[in-house]
Amino acid sequence: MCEQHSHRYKRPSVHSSRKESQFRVRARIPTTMEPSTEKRPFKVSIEGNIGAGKSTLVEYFSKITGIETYGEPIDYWRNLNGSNLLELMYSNINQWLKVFQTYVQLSRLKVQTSKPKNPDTTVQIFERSLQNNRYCFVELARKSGSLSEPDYAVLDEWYKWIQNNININLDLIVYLRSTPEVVFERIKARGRPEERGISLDYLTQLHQSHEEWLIKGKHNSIPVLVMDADQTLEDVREQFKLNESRILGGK
Ligand code: D5M
Ligand code: MG
Repeated sequence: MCEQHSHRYKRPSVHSSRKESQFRVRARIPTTMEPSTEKRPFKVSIEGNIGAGKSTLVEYFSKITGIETYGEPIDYWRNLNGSNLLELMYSNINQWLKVFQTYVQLSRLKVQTSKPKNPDTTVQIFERSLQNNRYCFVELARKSGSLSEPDYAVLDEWYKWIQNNININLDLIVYLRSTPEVVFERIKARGRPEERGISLDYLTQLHQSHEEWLIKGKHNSIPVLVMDADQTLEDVREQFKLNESRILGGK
């Protein structure tokens, strides 16, 4: 099973150039939060632990007409004016986490508010979301002490302002639910240099944070579709197919 996943992770992302251009799209910030009559695409976010297979799912849907997919803007986190924020964050989480979260929040905001490039697009699929930042990573960092109370309060104020003034709503969350031990092996196999020091303990805590948010429903009112992400790549693809119509806005 891990063999198959390690093979998958080494493949270059087919949507990376698209991801770049979409990240640069300028968001139109609405002046009011009144309900809009504008017809908008069905918005889906793919969530799950590191190594759960989110990129694979995004890649799968990128090939279907009418769907626009948005991978994580990780290349920007890795090179902000020459600084690798992802590397810095993992090298000293207490020092760098707050600036990393601030930048991740900004980059996700740009992605999550981008207008589809094609007017016929009916579904937008995002890899992770602003909601994920706020209710998974930021909550966990506060709990584990990597974020001080003032840092947490500033990030929370930013998030509240965004939520109250910009439409970041999602219609569906697809939760790729995995076991920490399984994703730990996959992360080792894919060998992303910044992630060398990720411990099983961190993945277990991050898993619990996803569970609180998406299974127990703490801070979440968005419908959640749960998929078993421990299975082999073929089995997981089969689950994508079976759930395709729901993910694409059907019932
Ligand atoms: O996420 C890509 C990498 O980025 C992975 O090492 C987790 C990390 N990541 C993503 N978002 C955050 C936030 N908000 N805080 C801390 N770390 C984060 P992947 O899961 O591989 O798609
Ligand atoms: Mg990914």
